[in-house]
Amino acid sequence: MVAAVTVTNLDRFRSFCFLWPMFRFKNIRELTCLFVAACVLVSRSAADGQDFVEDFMKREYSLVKPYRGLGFSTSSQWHLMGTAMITPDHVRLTPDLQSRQGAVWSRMPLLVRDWELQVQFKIHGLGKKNLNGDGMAFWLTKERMQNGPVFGNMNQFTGLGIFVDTYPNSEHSLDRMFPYVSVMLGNGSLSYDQEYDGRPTDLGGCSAAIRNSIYDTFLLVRYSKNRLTLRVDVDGKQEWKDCADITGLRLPSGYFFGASSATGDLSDNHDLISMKLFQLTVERTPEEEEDDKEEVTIPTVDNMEQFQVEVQEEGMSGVQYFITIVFSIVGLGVLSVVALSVYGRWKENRRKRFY
Ligand SMILES: [Ca+2]
Repeated sequence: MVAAVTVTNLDRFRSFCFLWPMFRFKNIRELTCLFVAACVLVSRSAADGQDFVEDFMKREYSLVKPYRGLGFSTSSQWHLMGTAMITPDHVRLTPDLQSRQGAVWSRMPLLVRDWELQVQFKIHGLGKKNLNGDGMAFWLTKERMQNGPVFGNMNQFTGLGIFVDTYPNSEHSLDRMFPYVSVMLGNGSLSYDQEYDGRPTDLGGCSAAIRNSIYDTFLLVRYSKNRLTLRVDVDGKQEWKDCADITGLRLPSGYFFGASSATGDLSDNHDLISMKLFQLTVERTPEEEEDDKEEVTIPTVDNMEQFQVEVQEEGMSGVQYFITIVFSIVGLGVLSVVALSVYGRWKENRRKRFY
């Protein structure tokens, strides 16, 4: 994506210079072209809204075709697990078959402070909509190479989980369009609640038409200055759409990247095409530098309330509400009659005692 943006800008710049032959003064023409190039570059960083100076791909943390250095041997940079399988075009984490689990994990702990991860993947299968599952997850966690119930990885993980959930397990999820992409930060004790599609712990997310798409589908995760943003590009327009933006998020360094997937009764092909990690060069004020020196040992989010989602229990229907009211009125009436008759008798007995 970064390359694509740069190429577009260069193209704009070249066409501008090409349309400028009427200038006789070569120097002025060159100077003007330089000025325009500077404007294009400045507008690009301004549009980004953040003060990134440059970025470049870190091969040691990236998984790209032709997938060299990927396998089961101990010297591999990426390790495969379960049903994960390498083909020339992708790493298939699970095939479109029931009860499979597959994953791929980086062997290198991440020691980059500011980074951007671009993931290309493909989820496709023969099942009809909502009769497919369960989805994929991308990880940056302390643990690696574990089996478990969270999209083929362990629960109570420590670190970042980004889920592409393709099956609504909970009927309470019907207000969301699936597939649903969401972010969770695990601290080692927090549980992902599969029954509620992870809603009680999600920090943010969005719906994205990822499954059986004719377009290439991408996720972009950016982490810098304790801010994590998640964007998606799924509709073939080559532009990033905001999906989640979480501030005050602190991640320890030395965690591992991974991708995992699982199928259950329902299935899909879950294919990972690439994971590219870019190191970002970010300017910091002295205060920000000071703030960054604090050692983070466990993942945290400053403002927990920003992501506390209440799972609402099912409310009463209109008929139930009506019946409850009627029974309450009848009940109150019966109680009043009983109370009145008891009071009447007591009064009668009292009168008799006086005679
Ligand atoms: Ca689900």
